[in-house]
Amino acid sequence: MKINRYPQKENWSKLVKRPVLQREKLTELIAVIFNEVEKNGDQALLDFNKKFDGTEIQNIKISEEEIENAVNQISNELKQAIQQAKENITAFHASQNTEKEKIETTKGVVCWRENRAIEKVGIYIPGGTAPLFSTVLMLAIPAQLAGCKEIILCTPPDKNGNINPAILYTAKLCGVTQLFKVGGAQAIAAMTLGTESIPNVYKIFGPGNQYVVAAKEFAQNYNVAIDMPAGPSEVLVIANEKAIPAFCAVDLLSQAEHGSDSQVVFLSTDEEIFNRTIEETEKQLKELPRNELAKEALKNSHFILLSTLEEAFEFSNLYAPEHLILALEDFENYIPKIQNAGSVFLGNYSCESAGDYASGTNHTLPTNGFAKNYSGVSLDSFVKKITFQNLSKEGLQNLGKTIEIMAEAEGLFAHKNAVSIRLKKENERV
Ligand code: HSO
Ligand code: ZN
Repeated sequence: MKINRYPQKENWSKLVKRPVLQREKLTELIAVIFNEVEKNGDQALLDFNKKFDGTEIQNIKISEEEIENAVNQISNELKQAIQQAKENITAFHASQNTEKEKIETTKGVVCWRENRAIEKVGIYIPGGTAPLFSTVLMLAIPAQLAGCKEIILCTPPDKNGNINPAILYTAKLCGVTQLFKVGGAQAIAAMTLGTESIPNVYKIFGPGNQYVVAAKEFAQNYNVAIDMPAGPSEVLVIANEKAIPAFCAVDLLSQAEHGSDSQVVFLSTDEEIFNRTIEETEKQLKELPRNELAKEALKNSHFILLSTLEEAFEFSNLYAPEHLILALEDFENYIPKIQNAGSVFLGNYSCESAGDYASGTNHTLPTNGFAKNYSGVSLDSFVKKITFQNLSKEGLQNLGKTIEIMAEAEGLFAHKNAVSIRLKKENERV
C-alpha cells in the first residue's frame, strides 16, 4: 500500500500513472499463431491447446450434450441468481435502444439513422482462477438484444478438457449460438480468420491475459473490430467523513482480488476515515481466500489523503478510473464534477459488485485511463448505425445552390453537375 498524505499537485501526475506492466514483445509470437491457425485450422487449435495448456481434446466444438450436462450441475440457487441478473441486465440494455428519428434538415431533405446488428460477434471468456460466467451475461445479453445472428464463444478447457458448467449454462441461457474449447491468442486468431469449425466474426469482445490482449490488437489488421483496449481492472473510492471504513475497504479488496495487476485508489478528505479504512483493509485482507493476489495488487495501490472533495474529483478525473465509488451521503451534488469514469457507484450501499454481477449496468469498462475517451460496452457496441437520406425534387431545389457552390470551391465538378443536371432536367420538363 502506498500511503500519501496531502501530496502536492505537482506530484499527482506520478500518482495517476498505472503500474507499468512488464509486457513481453508479443507481436512476433502472435503473428506465428495467426499463421498457424490460417494454415492448419482446427488442427492448429488442438495442437496449441496441448502445447500451451497441456490439454488433449478431440473436438473443439462443445456439444449439445455437454451443455445439457452443465445445466444439471448448476444448483437452483445459482440458476435463480443468474436469472435475476439476466433480467436486470436485459432491462437496462433494452432501454438503450433508441427509436429512429427522421429529421427534415431543409424542406424536402429528410435524414435519419437506422441500427443494424453486427451479424457475427465473438466472445472470449478467459480460463484461469475465476470462471467469469458473469462476463457471458454482460456480452451475450446485449448481443442477443441487438439482433446479432451469430454469437460465438471461445473459452479454454481445464486440464481434463472440461469447461466450467456455469459458463456453459449462462451461454445457453443468453443465446450464444456456438461454443468452442479454445483459449489464448489462438482463440482470437480462430475467430478472426475462421477455421473448419469456428466461423470468423466481425467484432471480438471480452477480457484476457496479455496474449489475448495482444491478439485482439493484432486482429484489427484483418478488419476485425474489438470492444476496447484492455488493461487490468481498477477502482477509485472517494470518501468523506460520512463514509464507512469497512465498506470502503471491502470495495477496494473486491477489485484487488481480481489479480495481482489490479489497482485500487482510495481518496479521503477525512483523516479518521482514512486511517480506519487502511486498518480495515489490512484486517479484511487476511481473511480472503485470494489474499495473495489481493496483497500483490495492494502493493501497487494508493491511499491518498486530500484536503477537499474538489481536489478529490480533480484527481479522479485525471486518473479516469474504470469504477468510481462515491462514499458520500450528498453524492448528488458531486455528479456534475465527474468527467472521466467508466461506471459510477453512488452512496454507501452501491458496492461495485452490484454492477459486476446483477444491477443491470455492463461490467466491460474502459481501464488504464481510457475512460477519458471510451465508453463501456452497451447495446451500441453490437450495432452499426447507418445513415439514410431522401431528397425530394423540392429538397434538391432548396439545397442545390449550396451544394453547387461548395463543390465548385473544392474544384469537384462532377459533384456540382450531379445537382445541375438534375435541376436542369427538371427545368426542361416544366
Ligand atoms: N470487476 C470486473 C468484472 C467482474 N467482477 C466479473 C466479478 N466478476 C471488471 O471490471
Ligand atoms: Zn469484479
